[in-house]
Amino acid sequence: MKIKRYRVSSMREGLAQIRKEMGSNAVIIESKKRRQKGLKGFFLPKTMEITAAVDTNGERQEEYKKMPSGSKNVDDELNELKSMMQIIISQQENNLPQGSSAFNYWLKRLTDNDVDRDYALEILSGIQTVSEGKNLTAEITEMLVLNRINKTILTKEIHPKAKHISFVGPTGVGKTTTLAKLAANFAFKQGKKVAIITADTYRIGAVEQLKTYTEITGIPLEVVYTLKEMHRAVEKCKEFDFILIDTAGRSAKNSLHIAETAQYINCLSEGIVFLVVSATTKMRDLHKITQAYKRSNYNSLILTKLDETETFGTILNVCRLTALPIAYITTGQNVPDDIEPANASRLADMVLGEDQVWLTKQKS
Ligand SMILES: Nc1nc2c(ncn2[C@@H]2O[C@H](COP(=O)(O)OP(=O)(O)OP(=O)(O)O)[C@@H](O)[C@H]2O)c(=O)[nH]1
Ligand SMILES: [Mg+2]
Repeated sequence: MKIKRYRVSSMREGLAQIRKEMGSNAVIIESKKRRQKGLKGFFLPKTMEITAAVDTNGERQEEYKKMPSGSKNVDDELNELKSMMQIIISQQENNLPQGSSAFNYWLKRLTDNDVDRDYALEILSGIQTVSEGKNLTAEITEMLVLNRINKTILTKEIHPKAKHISFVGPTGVGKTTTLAKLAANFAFKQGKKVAIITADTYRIGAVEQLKTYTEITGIPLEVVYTLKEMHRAVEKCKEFDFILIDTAGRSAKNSLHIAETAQYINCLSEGIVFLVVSATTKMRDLHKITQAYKRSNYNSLILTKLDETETFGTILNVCRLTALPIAYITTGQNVPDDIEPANASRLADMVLGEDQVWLTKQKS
């Protein structure tokens, strides 16, 4: 267990530092307002002293073994353990009570940000309050809520050895654009050999759209109309590091069309299958989409059009619905710039509605 005391000007600043240095599993043990020293201190704003702890179990076991018995460090550690036990006991006594004004505030805040009500209740019911006395400060509750959201949002980057990377999802969510962004990033930033195969010969103009990108970038493009051609194209591109496969967007309500798309994906050997979903998707539609596309055996998520919405509950909803990681988010139409690897703590901030600042910062 690691315990550290922070002296900061505000709880917000302290929480940011704690999260940065100790990670999202850290808990607040104590927070006090302190007057600054000397006579001048009476006229200056109070500072905050926050004590935070994090369980570092494995790492410290080895250190314990190396220490001579009875050394001061071991005693210190034991005292820390004792105080931690007290916190755990007090946590069990202090759940955020349903119906309390804090509970109602958080339920409203989460649902106002379009987090599904059931998931919001789940998040709040899991919150154990750690407080001075019995009253939780708003900042500490916020950190605990953020922590819970953070744990629900899974993220994962593409494995460097993943060869086949396919994109499935409803119409117009940004599959082709996202594929083009990733292809350009892999080819020009990471120096990988990239090829593109498109099985989207359904929509007039779909092939032309990709041809435009590939002509500019010089990335090879194969167009396939049948499963046989798909096999041939994959074989032809086998020396490439990444083969990105585009599919036709299909309505989640048309199971026949979705089954057709799935055939193209399922004939590939292992790889990443991205379900691409817009951040503007309503919860009910999300249910339908995540269910319908199971036929394509998607195993990772991309969330698009974060620039087109004011609320980001979809981030949490889609993770909770699928229990799959988000690999990338996209934030605009620009190829190849408007894409970035998903970062759980940033996404958690967005779910709580502290997003617009972040997006604006990223853009400037
Ligand atoms: N604002 C915004 N627009 C995006 C984003 N990603 C894609 N788009 C736009 O969304 C529109 C549809 O993008 P496509 O890439 O063609 O979508 P798709 O999923 O391939 O569409 P289909 O192949 O018809 O199913 C285009 O105008 C894109 O420029 C994004 O992150 N933000
Ligand atoms: Mg497309």
